[in-house]
Amino acid sequence: MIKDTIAAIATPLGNGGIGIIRISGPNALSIISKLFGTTKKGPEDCSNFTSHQFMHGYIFNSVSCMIIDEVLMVYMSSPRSYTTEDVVEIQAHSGSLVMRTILDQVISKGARLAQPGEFTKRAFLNGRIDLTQAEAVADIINAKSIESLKIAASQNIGNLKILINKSRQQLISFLSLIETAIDFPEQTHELITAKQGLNLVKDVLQVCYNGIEQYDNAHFIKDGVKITICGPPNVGKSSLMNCLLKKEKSIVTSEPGTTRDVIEENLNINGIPFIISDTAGMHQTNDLVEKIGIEKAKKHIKDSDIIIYVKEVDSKIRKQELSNLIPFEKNIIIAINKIDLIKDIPSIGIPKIYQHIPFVKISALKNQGIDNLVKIIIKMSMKDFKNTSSVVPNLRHKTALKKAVKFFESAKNGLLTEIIEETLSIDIKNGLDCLGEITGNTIKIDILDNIFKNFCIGK
Ligand SMILES: Nc1nc2c(ncn2[C@@H]2O[C@H](COP(=O)(O)OP(=O)(O)O)[C@@H](O)[C@H]2O)c(=O)[nH]1
Ligand SMILES: [Mg+2]
Repeated sequence: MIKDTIAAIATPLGNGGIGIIRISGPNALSIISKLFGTTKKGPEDCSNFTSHQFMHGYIFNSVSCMIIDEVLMVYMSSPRSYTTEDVVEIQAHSGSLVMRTILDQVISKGARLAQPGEFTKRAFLNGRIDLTQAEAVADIINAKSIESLKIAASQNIGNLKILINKSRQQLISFLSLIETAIDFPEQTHELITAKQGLNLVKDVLQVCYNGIEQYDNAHFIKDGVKITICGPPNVGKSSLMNCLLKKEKSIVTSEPGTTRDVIEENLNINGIPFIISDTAGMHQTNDLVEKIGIEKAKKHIKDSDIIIYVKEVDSKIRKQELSNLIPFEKNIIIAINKIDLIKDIPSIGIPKIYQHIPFVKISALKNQGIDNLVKIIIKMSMKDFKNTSSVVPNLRHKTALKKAVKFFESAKNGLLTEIIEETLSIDIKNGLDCLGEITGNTIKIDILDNIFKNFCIGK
Protein backbone atom coordinates (compact mmCIF):
# COMPACT_ATOMS: atom_id res chain seq x y z
CA MET A 1 0.00 0.00 0.00
CA ILE A 2 1.10 3.56 -0.65
CA LYS A 3 2.39 5.15 2.49
CA ASP A 4 5.01 7.67 1.48
CA THR A 5 4.42 11.30 0.60
CA ILE A 6 5.42 12.54 -2.84
CA ALA A 7 6.10 16.03 -4.15
CA ALA A 8 6.88 17.69 -7.46
CA ILE A 9 6.70 20.95 -9.34
CA ALA A 10 3.42 20.59 -11.24
CA THR A 11 3.83 23.49 -13.67
CA PRO A 12 6.40 23.90 -16.46
CA LEU A 13 9.75 25.18 -15.24
CA GLY A 14 10.59 28.68 -16.31
CA ASN A 15 9.64 32.24 -15.60
CA GLY A 16 5.92 32.85 -15.29
CA GLY A 17 3.17 34.29 -13.15
CA ILE A 18 2.43 31.29 -10.97
CA GLY A 19 4.12 27.97 -10.37
CA ILE A 20 2.56 25.13 -8.40
CA ILE A 21 4.26 22.63 -6.11
CA ARG A 22 2.12 19.65 -5.30
CA ILE A 23 2.46 17.34 -2.31
CA SER A 24 0.42 14.15 -1.83
CA GLY A 25 0.41 11.58 0.91
CA PRO A 26 -0.19 11.06 4.61
CA ASN A 27 2.50 13.58 5.67
CA ALA A 28 1.43 16.42 3.38
CA LEU A 29 -0.06 18.44 6.22
CA SER A 30 2.76 17.85 8.71
CA ILE A 31 5.34 18.79 6.05
CA ILE A 32 3.59 22.04 5.17
CA SER A 33 3.22 22.87 8.87
CA LYS A 34 7.03 23.07 9.07
CA LEU A 35 7.30 25.44 6.12
CA PHE A 36 4.18 27.63 5.83
CA GLY A 37 2.94 30.47 8.00
CA THR A 38 0.13 33.00 7.58
CA THR A 39 2.28 35.72 9.19
CA LYS A 40 5.89 36.76 8.61
CA LYS A 41 6.86 35.32 12.00
CA GLY A 42 7.47 31.75 10.83
CA PRO A 43 5.88 28.38 10.08
CA GLU A 44 2.76 27.36 11.99
CA ASP A 45 0.64 24.30 12.63
CA CYS A 46 -1.67 23.93 9.60
CA SER A 47 -3.68 20.97 10.94
CA ASN A 48 -6.69 23.11 11.82
CA PHE A 49 -6.84 24.84 8.42
CA THR A 50 -10.11 24.38 6.56
CA SER A 51 -9.86 21.92 3.69
CA HIS A 52 -10.19 23.30 0.15
CA GLN A 53 -9.65 26.88 1.26
CA PHE A 54 -6.81 29.02 -0.01
CA MET A 55 -4.56 30.48 2.69
CA HIS A 56 -2.36 33.49 2.05
CA GLY A 57 1.06 33.34 3.68
CA TYR A 58 4.77 32.62 3.33
CA ILE A 59 7.09 29.69 2.74
CA PHE A 60 10.05 29.73 5.10
CA ASN A 61 13.42 28.11 5.06
CA SER A 62 12.90 25.72 7.94
CA VAL A 63 16.44 26.20 9.31
CA SER A 64 17.09 29.93 8.90
CA CYS A 65 13.39 30.95 9.03
CA MET A 66 14.10 33.23 6.09
CA ILE A 67 11.06 33.90 3.86
CA ILE A 68 11.52 32.17 0.49
CA ASP A 69 8.32 33.42 -1.17
CA GLU A 70 4.87 34.85 -0.56
CA VAL A 71 2.39 32.19 -1.61
CA LEU A 72 -1.15 30.86 -1.63
CA MET A 73 -1.47 27.43 -0.07
CA VAL A 74 -4.40 25.06 -0.28
CA TYR A 75 -4.86 21.87 1.68
CA MET A 76 -7.27 19.25 0.29
CA SER A 77 -8.06 16.58 2.82
CA SER A 78 -8.42 12.93 1.86
CA PRO A 79 -10.43 11.64 0.03
CA ARG A 80 -11.56 14.83 -1.74
CA SER A 81 -8.39 15.37 -3.76
CA TYR A 82 -6.81 14.44 -7.09
CA THR A 83 -5.07 11.40 -5.60
CA THR A 84 -7.70 10.82 -2.85
CA GLU A 85 -4.84 11.32 -0.37
CA ASP A 86 -4.11 14.43 1.67
CA VAL A 87 -2.88 16.93 -0.91
CA VAL A 88 -1.23 20.32 -0.45
CA GLU A 89 -0.63 22.70 -3.32
CA ILE A 90 1.57 25.75 -3.04
CA GLN A 91 1.09 28.55 -5.54
CA ALA A 92 4.35 30.46 -5.64
CA HIS A 93 5.95 32.91 -8.06
CA SER A 94 7.19 30.90 -10.98
CA GLY A 95 10.95 31.09 -11.40
CA SER A 96 13.18 28.03 -11.59
CA LEU A 97 15.21 28.96 -8.51
CA VAL A 98 12.31 29.82 -6.23
CA MET A 99 10.37 26.70 -7.29
CA ARG A 100 13.35 24.40 -6.79
CA THR A 101 14.16 25.99 -3.42
CA ILE A 102 10.60 25.39 -2.16
CA LEU A 103 10.63 21.82 -3.52
CA ASP A 104 13.98 21.19 -1.77
CA GLN A 105 12.45 22.36 1.49
CA VAL A 106 9.45 20.06 1.04
CA ILE A 107 11.75 17.13 0.32
CA SER A 108 13.99 17.96 3.30
CA LYS A 109 10.90 17.60 5.49
CA GLY A 110 10.27 14.03 4.38
CA ALA A 111 8.59 14.01 0.98
CA ARG A 112 9.99 12.00 -1.92
CA LEU A 113 10.34 13.42 -5.43
CA ALA A 114 7.40 12.08 -7.47
CA GLN A 115 8.00 9.98 -10.58
CA PRO A 116 6.40 10.96 -13.89
CA GLY A 117 2.63 10.51 -13.69
CA GLU A 118 2.76 9.33 -10.09
CA PHE A 119 -0.05 11.61 -8.85
CA THR A 120 -2.35 10.25 -11.57
CA LYS A 121 -1.11 6.71 -10.89
CA ARG A 122 -2.13 7.16 -7.26
CA ALA A 123 -5.54 8.47 -8.35
CA PHE A 124 -5.88 5.22 -10.31
CA LEU A 125 -4.48 2.88 -7.64
CA ASN A 126 -6.69 4.55 -5.03
CA GLY A 127 -9.72 3.90 -7.22
CA ARG A 128 -10.76 7.48 -7.97
CA ILE A 129 -10.35 7.00 -11.72
CA ASP A 130 -9.94 3.98 -13.95
CA LEU A 131 -7.07 3.43 -16.38
CA THR A 132 -8.88 4.91 -19.39
CA GLN A 133 -9.42 8.13 -17.43
CA ALA A 134 -5.77 8.19 -16.34
CA GLU A 135 -4.70 7.78 -19.98
CA ALA A 136 -7.07 10.57 -20.95
CA VAL A 137 -5.22 12.95 -18.62
CA ALA A 138 -2.10 12.49 -20.77
CA ASP A 139 -4.23 12.80 -23.93
CA ILE A 140 -5.64 16.14 -22.72
CA ILE A 141 -2.14 17.45 -22.04
CA ASN A 142 -0.87 16.24 -25.41
CA ALA A 143 -3.95 17.21 -27.47
CA LYS A 144 -2.96 19.15 -30.57
CA SER A 145 -6.39 19.83 -32.03
CA ILE A 146 -9.87 20.65 -30.76
CA GLU A 147 -11.16 17.29 -32.04
CA SER A 148 -8.51 15.32 -30.13
CA LEU A 149 -9.20 17.40 -27.04
CA LYS A 150 -12.90 16.58 -27.34
CA ILE A 151 -12.16 12.84 -27.48
CA ALA A 152 -9.72 13.07 -24.56
CA ALA A 153 -12.21 15.05 -22.45
CA SER A 154 -14.95 12.51 -23.18
CA GLN A 155 -12.65 9.70 -22.04
CA ASN A 156 -11.59 11.70 -19.01
CA ILE A 157 -15.15 12.02 -17.74
CA GLY A 158 -15.45 8.24 -18.02
CA ASN A 159 -17.37 7.57 -21.23
CA LEU A 160 -15.17 4.66 -22.31
CA LYS A 161 -15.09 3.32 -18.75
CA ILE A 162 -18.90 3.38 -18.52
CA LEU A 163 -19.22 1.51 -21.81
CA ILE A 164 -16.75 -1.22 -20.83
CA ASN A 165 -17.99 -1.52 -17.26
CA LYS A 166 -21.59 -1.99 -18.38
CA SER A 167 -20.53 -5.03 -20.41
CA ARG A 168 -18.32 -6.26 -17.59
CA GLN A 169 -21.14 -6.05 -15.03
CA GLN A 170 -23.52 -7.98 -17.27
CA LEU A 171 -20.90 -10.63 -17.95
CA ILE A 172 -20.05 -10.97 -14.25
CA SER A 173 -23.74 -11.59 -13.43
CA PHE A 174 -23.95 -14.12 -16.26
CA LEU A 175 -20.76 -15.79 -15.08
CA SER A 176 -22.14 -16.21 -11.57
CA LEU A 177 -25.17 -18.01 -13.06
CA ILE A 178 -22.88 -20.32 -15.02
CA GLU A 179 -20.77 -21.04 -11.95
CA THR A 180 -23.89 -21.84 -9.93
CA ALA A 181 -25.01 -24.18 -12.68
CA ILE A 182 -21.62 -25.92 -12.55
CA ASP A 183 -21.78 -26.28 -8.75
CA PHE A 184 -25.45 -27.30 -8.53
CA PRO A 185 -26.25 -28.93 -11.86
CA GLU A 186 -29.73 -30.21 -10.90
CA GLN A 187 -31.14 -27.24 -9.06
CA THR A 188 -30.23 -24.34 -11.28
CA HIS A 189 -30.35 -25.69 -14.74
CA GLU A 190 -33.22 -23.47 -15.74
CA LEU A 191 -31.27 -20.38 -14.64
CA ILE A 192 -29.33 -20.20 -17.87
CA THR A 193 -31.07 -20.26 -21.12
CA ALA A 194 -28.92 -20.32 -24.19
CA LYS A 195 -30.93 -17.49 -25.69
CA GLN A 196 -30.36 -15.23 -22.73
CA GLY A 197 -26.63 -15.84 -22.79
CA LEU A 198 -26.41 -15.59 -26.53
CA ASN A 199 -28.08 -12.18 -26.59
CA LEU A 200 -25.74 -10.90 -23.93
CA VAL A 201 -22.58 -12.21 -25.63
CA LYS A 202 -23.77 -10.80 -28.96
CA ASP A 203 -24.31 -7.38 -27.34
CA VAL A 204 -20.85 -7.44 -25.79
CA LEU A 205 -19.32 -8.51 -29.10
CA GLN A 206 -21.03 -5.55 -30.74
CA VAL A 207 -19.48 -3.20 -28.18
CA CYS A 208 -16.05 -4.71 -28.93
CA TYR A 209 -16.45 -4.52 -32.72
CA ASN A 210 -17.71 -0.93 -32.50
CA GLY A 211 -14.68 0.02 -30.39
CA ILE A 212 -12.26 -1.58 -32.87
CA GLU A 213 -13.99 0.14 -35.79
CA GLN A 214 -13.98 3.46 -34.00
CA TYR A 215 -10.22 3.12 -33.40
CA ASP A 216 -9.59 2.34 -37.08
CA ASN A 217 -11.77 5.21 -38.27
CA ALA A 218 -10.82 7.92 -35.86
CA HIS A 219 -7.54 7.18 -34.06
CA PHE A 220 -5.72 9.57 -36.38
CA ILE A 221 -7.55 12.43 -34.68
CA LYS A 222 -5.73 11.49 -31.50
CA ASP A 223 -2.47 10.19 -32.88
CA GLY A 224 -2.11 12.38 -35.96
CA VAL A 225 -1.98 11.42 -39.62
CA LYS A 226 1.56 10.51 -40.64
CA ILE A 227 2.57 11.94 -44.00
CA THR A 228 5.90 11.14 -45.62
CA ILE A 229 7.25 13.21 -48.49
CA CYS A 230 9.54 11.10 -50.66
CA GLY A 231 10.91 10.87 -54.18
CA PRO A 232 14.15 11.24 -56.14
CA PRO A 233 16.79 13.80 -55.08
CA ASN A 234 16.41 17.51 -55.88
CA VAL A 235 12.77 17.38 -56.99
CA GLY A 236 11.64 19.84 -54.29
CA LYS A 237 10.65 17.59 -51.37
CA SER A 238 12.13 19.89 -48.74
CA SER A 239 10.65 22.92 -50.50
CA LEU A 240 7.22 21.24 -50.35
CA MET A 241 7.68 20.44 -46.66
CA ASN A 242 8.46 24.11 -45.94
CA CYS A 243 5.58 25.23 -48.11
CA LEU A 244 3.10 23.06 -46.19
CA LEU A 245 4.52 24.17 -42.85
CA LYS A 246 4.71 27.80 -44.00
CA LYS A 247 8.20 28.01 -42.52
CA GLU A 248 11.80 27.15 -43.37
CA LYS A 249 12.16 23.88 -41.50
CA SER A 250 14.04 21.80 -44.05
CA ILE A 251 17.22 22.99 -45.72
CA VAL A 252 16.72 23.64 -49.44
CA THR A 253 19.64 23.83 -51.85
CA SER A 254 20.20 23.05 -55.50
CA GLU A 255 22.64 20.31 -54.39
CA PRO A 256 21.21 16.79 -54.55
CA GLY A 257 21.59 14.90 -51.27
CA THR A 258 21.01 17.91 -49.00
CA THR A 259 18.40 16.23 -46.82
CA ARG A 260 20.02 13.24 -45.17
CA ASP A 261 18.11 12.61 -42.00
CA VAL A 262 14.33 12.42 -41.65
CA ILE A 263 12.89 15.78 -40.60
CA GLU A 264 9.60 15.67 -38.76
CA GLU A 265 7.14 18.39 -37.77
CA ASN A 266 3.58 18.67 -36.51
CA LEU A 267 0.97 20.48 -38.53
CA ASN A 268 -2.68 21.16 -37.83
CA ILE A 269 -5.01 21.41 -40.81
CA ASN A 270 -8.74 21.94 -40.22
CA GLY A 271 -8.44 20.54 -36.71
CA ILE A 272 -6.69 17.35 -37.86
CA PRO A 273 -3.19 16.85 -36.48
CA PHE A 274 -0.62 15.78 -39.07
CA ILE A 275 2.95 14.63 -38.56
CA ILE A 276 4.85 15.50 -41.71
CA SER A 277 8.23 14.01 -42.58
CA ASP A 278 10.73 15.12 -45.19
CA THR A 279 13.13 12.38 -46.28
CA ALA A 280 16.37 11.87 -48.17
CA GLY A 281 16.04 11.51 -51.95
CA MET A 282 15.86 7.90 -53.14
CA HIS A 283 18.68 6.92 -55.49
CA GLN A 284 21.75 4.71 -55.76
CA THR A 285 24.58 6.24 -53.75
CA ASN A 286 27.88 5.29 -52.15
CA ASP A 287 27.68 8.08 -49.56
CA LEU A 288 27.33 6.33 -46.21
CA VAL A 289 25.30 9.07 -44.50
CA GLU A 290 22.95 9.32 -47.48
CA LYS A 291 22.56 5.53 -47.50
CA ILE A 292 21.51 5.57 -43.84
CA GLY A 293 19.10 8.44 -44.65
CA ILE A 294 17.54 6.41 -47.46
CA GLU A 295 17.07 3.40 -45.17
CA LYS A 296 15.40 5.66 -42.61
CA ALA A 297 13.18 7.10 -45.34
CA LYS A 298 12.04 3.58 -46.29
CA LYS A 299 11.16 2.81 -42.69
CA HIS A 300 9.21 6.06 -42.46
CA ILE A 301 7.27 5.23 -45.60
CA LYS A 302 6.29 1.93 -44.02
CA ASP A 303 4.97 3.64 -40.88
CA SER A 304 3.12 6.47 -42.58
CA ASP A 305 -0.57 6.84 -43.48
CA ILE A 306 -0.10 9.00 -46.57
CA ILE A 307 2.84 9.19 -48.97
CA ILE A 308 3.45 12.21 -51.16
CA TYR A 309 5.68 11.14 -54.03
CA VAL A 310 7.31 14.21 -55.56
CA LYS A 311 8.43 14.31 -59.16
CA GLU A 312 9.66 17.09 -61.44
CA VAL A 313 7.33 18.29 -64.16
CA ASP A 314 9.70 17.54 -67.02
CA SER A 315 10.47 13.94 -66.10
CA LYS A 316 8.31 10.92 -66.72
CA ILE A 317 7.37 8.35 -64.14
CA ARG A 318 8.85 4.99 -65.06
CA LYS A 319 6.86 1.78 -64.95
CA GLN A 320 8.67 0.35 -61.94
CA GLU A 321 9.23 3.65 -60.19
CA LEU A 322 6.58 3.27 -57.51
CA SER A 323 6.96 -0.46 -57.12
CA ASN A 324 8.66 0.05 -53.76
CA LEU A 325 5.76 2.10 -52.42
CA ILE A 326 2.71 0.23 -53.71
CA PRO A 327 3.19 -2.92 -51.59
CA PHE A 328 2.73 -0.88 -48.42
CA GLU A 329 -0.87 -0.22 -49.49
CA LYS A 330 -0.68 3.34 -48.26
CA ASN A 331 -2.56 6.29 -49.60
CA ILE A 332 -0.26 7.72 -52.24
CA ILE A 333 -0.41 11.13 -53.89
CA ILE A 334 1.85 12.04 -56.79
CA ALA A 335 2.93 15.69 -56.65
CA ILE A 336 4.29 16.98 -59.96
CA ASN A 337 6.50 19.87 -58.86
CA LYS A 338 8.19 22.88 -60.48
CA ILE A 339 5.28 23.67 -62.81
CA ASP A 340 6.46 27.29 -62.74
CA LEU A 341 9.40 26.30 -64.94
CA ILE A 342 7.25 25.27 -67.88
CA LYS A 343 4.71 27.47 -69.65
CA ASP A 344 2.67 24.79 -71.34
CA ILE A 345 2.53 21.89 -68.98
CA PRO A 346 2.59 18.68 -70.99
CA SER A 347 0.11 15.98 -70.17
CA ILE A 348 1.62 14.07 -67.31
CA GLY A 349 3.06 10.75 -68.33
CA ILE A 350 1.81 8.38 -65.68
CA PRO A 351 2.00 4.68 -66.55
CA LYS A 352 -1.31 2.81 -66.66
CA ILE A 353 -0.61 0.79 -63.52
CA TYR A 354 -0.39 4.01 -61.50
CA GLN A 355 -3.36 5.79 -62.99
CA HIS A 356 -5.57 5.11 -59.97
CA ILE A 357 -3.22 7.25 -57.88
CA PRO A 358 -4.35 10.87 -57.53
CA PHE A 359 -1.87 13.44 -58.77
CA VAL A 360 -1.57 17.17 -58.37
CA LYS A 361 0.51 19.76 -60.20
CA ILE A 362 2.34 22.12 -57.87
CA SER A 363 5.10 24.63 -57.51
CA ALA A 364 6.57 24.46 -54.04
CA LEU A 365 8.67 27.49 -54.87
CA LYS A 366 5.79 29.68 -56.02
CA ASN A 367 3.18 28.15 -53.71
CA GLN A 368 0.98 27.03 -56.59
CA GLY A 369 -1.42 24.07 -56.42
CA ILE A 370 -0.71 23.55 -52.72
CA ASP A 371 -4.38 24.15 -51.82
CA ASN A 372 -5.36 21.27 -54.13
CA LEU A 373 -2.77 19.03 -52.54
CA VAL A 374 -4.07 19.89 -49.07
CA LYS A 375 -7.64 19.12 -50.21
CA ILE A 376 -6.56 15.65 -51.38
CA ILE A 377 -4.70 15.06 -48.11
CA ILE A 378 -7.78 15.99 -46.05
CA LYS A 379 -10.06 13.87 -48.22
CA MET A 380 -7.77 10.87 -47.77
CA SER A 381 -7.54 11.38 -44.02
CA MET A 382 -11.28 11.72 -43.59
CA LYS A 383 -12.12 8.87 -45.98
CA ASP A 384 -13.31 6.42 -43.40
CA PHE A 385 -14.09 8.87 -40.67
CA LYS A 386 -17.61 8.83 -39.32
CA ASN A 387 -17.70 10.83 -36.14
CA THR A 388 -20.53 8.87 -34.65
CA SER A 389 -19.15 8.75 -31.16
CA SER A 390 -16.73 10.67 -29.03
CA VAL A 391 -15.45 7.39 -27.60
CA VAL A 392 -12.26 6.55 -29.47
CA PRO A 393 -10.17 3.73 -28.01
CA ASN A 394 -6.38 3.89 -28.26
CA LEU A 395 -4.13 1.15 -29.65
CA ARG A 396 -3.79 -0.52 -26.23
CA HIS A 397 -7.58 -0.65 -25.87
CA LYS A 398 -8.02 -1.94 -29.41
CA THR A 399 -5.52 -4.75 -28.82
CA ALA A 400 -7.42 -5.78 -25.69
CA LEU A 401 -10.76 -5.60 -27.54
CA LYS A 402 -9.40 -7.84 -30.30
CA LYS A 403 -8.25 -10.38 -27.72
CA ALA A 404 -11.67 -10.20 -26.02
CA VAL A 405 -13.45 -10.79 -29.34
CA LYS A 406 -11.71 -14.16 -29.75
CA PHE A 407 -13.07 -15.40 -26.41
CA PHE A 408 -16.55 -13.98 -26.89
CA GLU A 409 -16.78 -15.43 -30.42
CA SER A 410 -15.85 -18.79 -28.94
CA ALA A 411 -18.49 -18.31 -26.20
CA LYS A 412 -21.05 -17.40 -28.87
CA ASN A 413 -20.27 -20.52 -30.90
CA GLY A 414 -20.59 -22.60 -27.74
CA LEU A 415 -23.96 -21.08 -26.98
CA LEU A 416 -25.13 -21.67 -30.55
CA THR A 417 -24.26 -25.33 -30.46
CA GLU A 418 -24.29 -27.02 -27.10
CA ILE A 419 -23.71 -25.36 -23.78
CA ILE A 420 -20.81 -26.85 -21.89
CA GLU A 421 -20.81 -24.68 -18.79
CA GLU A 422 -17.14 -25.25 -17.99
CA THR A 423 -15.86 -24.07 -21.39
CA LEU A 424 -18.34 -21.23 -21.48
CA SER A 425 -17.17 -20.11 -18.08
CA ILE A 426 -13.51 -20.11 -19.21
CA ASP A 427 -14.29 -18.10 -22.33
CA ILE A 428 -16.30 -15.52 -20.41
CA LYS A 429 -13.63 -15.24 -17.72
CA ASN A 430 -10.86 -14.74 -20.30
CA GLY A 431 -12.94 -12.20 -22.19
CA LEU A 432 -13.64 -10.38 -18.94
CA ASP A 433 -9.91 -10.23 -18.19
CA CYS A 434 -9.30 -8.60 -21.57
CA LEU A 435 -11.97 -5.98 -20.91
CA GLY A 436 -10.49 -5.49 -17.44
CA GLU A 437 -7.12 -4.67 -19.04
CA ILE A 438 -8.75 -1.64 -20.63
CA THR A 439 -10.15 -0.23 -17.42
CA GLY A 440 -7.21 -1.43 -15.34
CA ASN A 441 -9.11 -4.01 -13.28
CA THR A 442 -6.82 -6.74 -14.55
CA ILE A 443 -3.58 -5.15 -15.59
CA LYS A 444 0.00 -6.30 -15.26
CA ILE A 445 2.29 -4.01 -13.30
CA ASP A 446 4.81 -3.58 -16.15
CA ILE A 447 2.09 -2.37 -18.52
CA LEU A 448 0.94 0.05 -15.85
CA ASP A 449 4.47 1.42 -15.39
CA ASN A 450 4.78 1.79 -19.13
CA ILE A 451 1.62 3.87 -19.32
CA PHE A 452 2.60 6.26 -16.55
CA LYS A 453 6.23 6.67 -17.51
CA ASN A 454 5.10 8.74 -20.51
CA PHE A 455 3.47 11.32 -18.26
CA CYS A 456 5.16 14.51 -17.18
CA ILE A 457 6.48 14.94 -13.65
CA GLY A 458 3.96 16.62 -11.36
CA LYS A 459 0.92 15.10 -13.12
N1 LIG B 1 11.60 26.47 -60.09
C1 LIG B 1 11.35 25.73 -59.03
N2 LIG B 1 12.36 25.27 -58.29
C2 LIG B 1 12.08 24.53 -57.20
C3 LIG B 1 10.74 24.21 -56.83
N3 LIG B 1 10.79 23.45 -55.71
C4 LIG B 1 12.09 23.33 -55.40
N4 LIG B 1 12.87 23.96 -56.29
C5 LIG B 1 14.34 24.05 -56.31
O1 LIG B 1 14.88 22.75 -56.48
C6 LIG B 1 16.08 22.60 -55.74
C7 LIG B 1 15.95 21.40 -54.83
O2 LIG B 1 14.94 21.66 -53.87
P1 LIG B 1 14.80 20.85 -52.54
O3 LIG B 1 13.55 21.26 -51.90
O4 LIG B 1 16.06 20.93 -51.74
O5 LIG B 1 14.68 19.38 -53.14
P2 LIG B 1 14.81 17.94 -52.42
O6 LIG B 1 16.19 17.48 -52.62
O7 LIG B 1 13.83 17.07 -53.13
O8 LIG B 1 14.48 18.14 -50.97
C8 LIG B 1 16.28 23.93 -55.00
O9 LIG B 1 17.17 24.71 -55.73
C9 LIG B 1 14.90 24.53 -54.98
O10 LIG B 1 14.93 25.92 -54.94
C10 LIG B 1 9.68 24.71 -57.67
O11 LIG B 1 8.48 24.49 -57.43
N5 LIG B 1 10.04 25.45 -58.73
MG1 LIG C 1 15.60 17.74 -49.35
